[in-house]
Amino acid sequence: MNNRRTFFKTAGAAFLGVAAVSKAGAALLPEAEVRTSAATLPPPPPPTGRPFQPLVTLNGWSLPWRMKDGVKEFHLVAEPVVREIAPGMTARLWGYNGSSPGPTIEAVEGDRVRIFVTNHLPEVTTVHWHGILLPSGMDGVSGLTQPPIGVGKTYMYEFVLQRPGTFMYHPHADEMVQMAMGMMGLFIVHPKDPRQFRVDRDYGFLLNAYDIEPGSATPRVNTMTEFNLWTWNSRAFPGIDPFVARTGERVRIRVGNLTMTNHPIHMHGPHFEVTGTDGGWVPKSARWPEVTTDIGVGQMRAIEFDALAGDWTIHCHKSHHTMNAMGHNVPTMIGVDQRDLARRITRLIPDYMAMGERGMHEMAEMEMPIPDNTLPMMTGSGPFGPVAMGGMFSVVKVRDDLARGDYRDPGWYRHPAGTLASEYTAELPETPRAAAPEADADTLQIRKPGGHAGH
Ligand SMILES: [Cu+2]
Repeated sequence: MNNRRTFFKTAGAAFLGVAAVSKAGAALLPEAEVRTSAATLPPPPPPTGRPFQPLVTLNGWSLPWRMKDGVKEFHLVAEPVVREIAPGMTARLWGYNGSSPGPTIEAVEGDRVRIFVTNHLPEVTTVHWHGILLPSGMDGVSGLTQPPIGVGKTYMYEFVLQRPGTFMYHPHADEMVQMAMGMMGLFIVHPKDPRQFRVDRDYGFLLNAYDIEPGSATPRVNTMTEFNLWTWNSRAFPGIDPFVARTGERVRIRVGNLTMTNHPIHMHGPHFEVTGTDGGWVPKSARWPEVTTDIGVGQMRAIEFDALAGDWTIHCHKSHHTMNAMGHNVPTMIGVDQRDLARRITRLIPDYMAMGERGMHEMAEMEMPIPDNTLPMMTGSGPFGPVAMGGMFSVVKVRDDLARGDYRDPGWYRHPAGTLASEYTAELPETPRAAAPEADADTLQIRKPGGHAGH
């Protein structure tokens, strides 16, 4: 869904501020493009200005600009938005131009950018350009480098992009609330020479997190660490689009972390290299191969790999970050015989269901009754059954026969003959065992206490 709204023809208000936009100037503001869909929208090649290879924002889009006397003009509108986290759940968030995260801003090293920020939130805001070298007065820190942008007001930021890299934008006013509500976006500065740091596919997303009570839609904004929805660009699995590539292509994935904890991002299949950090690009001689890279709070990492055919999972390696809300306080019941207990509870609560006696996989297979507007804790299905995941989880889908620039989901991988794990039914060789006491009935009767803190 791509629609346009013009705020300034009807607003008719005076626009004040340090970089004040005058009443006459307001009529000349670039149009604020608005998009509310959560589909990945690969942007077209840049229509004006220096050439670059556009970023593909995962479940997102890039903000169009207007060239005015050699300056790239963008218009961000901070406003309440409705975001589908995954099919079956929408959240009431704050964002920019109809979406959370806001649209990706893309420009080129050496560009002068002018960014108008209009505040349609019920409180003041600012925008901080995280990681970008700029004059102190453009840094967007409320109270320190500028007055806050009042409700209904528009501010103007203007600076020259000095270094290429992966950056972010987010408020620096009532920051805890506004980031907990989803206000953030990517800011990509492409190199002046498009052959530099060239890849075939360039993806990007932000790590974010929400605390949304099951059955409700608005995040709790005073949560410090106990978030219950772990998202990429405000989407949770199975709502996160796959990363698509053709075999042999060089693929880059840029990740920024605006949650309140670190995320070890792990990819199956091809090894990758960390090629970019918060401070820019890593020289070739200083890169090292990895399969997991930990992304700290406020950090950015760009990873690159040569695509190998297959369906390769990419996810946060904290296992509770690949789950959606609920079930957090369920005690470990593995090995606990609940039959007698269930019989007694059923006399009081007829719908009671004993769970987890043989692990939690069964929960992914059954249709659990959950409140409205709530995602199942572990869900999603693949060609072989339930995937039993949620949160920060997606799939890198690499195929031999994809066209260049085709970002459509190619479906499930067709494994070549002899390359697929399968059930073995013939006689087994003798199994070596460690010389340890065997688990007996007592070992299996341990019931761990529920609840935890500080993750
Ligand atoms: Cu994580």
